[in-house]
Amino acid sequence: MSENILVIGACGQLGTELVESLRTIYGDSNVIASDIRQSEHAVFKQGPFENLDILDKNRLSEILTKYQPKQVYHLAALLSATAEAKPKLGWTLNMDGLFNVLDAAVDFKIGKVYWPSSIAVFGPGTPINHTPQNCVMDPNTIYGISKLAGERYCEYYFQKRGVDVRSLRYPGLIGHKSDPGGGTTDYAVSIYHDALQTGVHNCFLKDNTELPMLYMPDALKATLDIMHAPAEQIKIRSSYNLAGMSFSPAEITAAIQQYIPNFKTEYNPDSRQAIADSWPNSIDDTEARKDWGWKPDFDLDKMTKDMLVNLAPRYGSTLPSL
Ligand code: AKB
Repeated sequence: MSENILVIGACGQLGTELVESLRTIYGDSNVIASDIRQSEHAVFKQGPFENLDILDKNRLSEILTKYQPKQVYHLAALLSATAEAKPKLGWTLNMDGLFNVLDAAVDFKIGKVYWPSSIAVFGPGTPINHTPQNCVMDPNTIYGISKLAGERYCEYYFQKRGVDVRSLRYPGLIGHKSDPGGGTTDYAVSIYHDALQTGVHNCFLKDNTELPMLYMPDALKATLDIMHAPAEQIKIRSSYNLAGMSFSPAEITAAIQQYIPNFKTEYNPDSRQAIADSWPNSIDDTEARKDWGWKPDFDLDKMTKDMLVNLAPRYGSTLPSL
């Protein structure tokens, strides 16, 4: 496969791993990573990298003219906690960034666009368990409002402007290769680092706050599968519900304690608790399963083992029971 692919917001948690996967499939030189900041991660030295502030339309045009990509993955966004702290920037970046990409998709005849939505599109009025694809959506965070508006824009650009845009509502993403930043679900990554480094995690959510989560290999699989599926199989052009597992801080603590019995979590909820309280406990992803064959591989125990095995060498830990 020799077509060019542009990843915008490539240095974030998902982008870093997605660039690695895309370069394996399409070749290093065909995957153009771009971000407003540089990253030291080795994957970015293996192929082209361009500095891009997605709010700069001229720079986006320059890059599209240079590489003529057939696919664009637009990942640049402020996540829930950061967008609450910087609402104006959160709104501008999340909305104007998406408009710039969708308009460019029309002008440059980009074949396919990927844009991530989130469980943050749901709100206090949404059914909290097994949240269906279509239901009350009343997000009460800037991030969630921007994602819901973005979903409507994606569907509009598909229907009215013919842009083949595809999207997933990600739960919290957990991985060991790249760090998250600014999210409410980020505790579920740092808890593994703390378990290996200090044996104690200071959790910013309450012990029983259940949230939907997804392990990074499953997130990559879902993202590539929806982008590789024939267009006629993509029946939902706003964004698909996607589920992997659901757990609370107390449950992930217990899962880690199977391997590190002395590990403990202390609970000091902060402003992120209110955000988590407005989100579902679990998600019904029937449509994704039906339309393009989605099925996750990892549950909490399988993910915990994999996270600890992969992170242990970084902290010089040996885990006898793994
Ligand atoms: C966040 O916590 O803001 C993100 C998300 C669920 O979209 N991980």
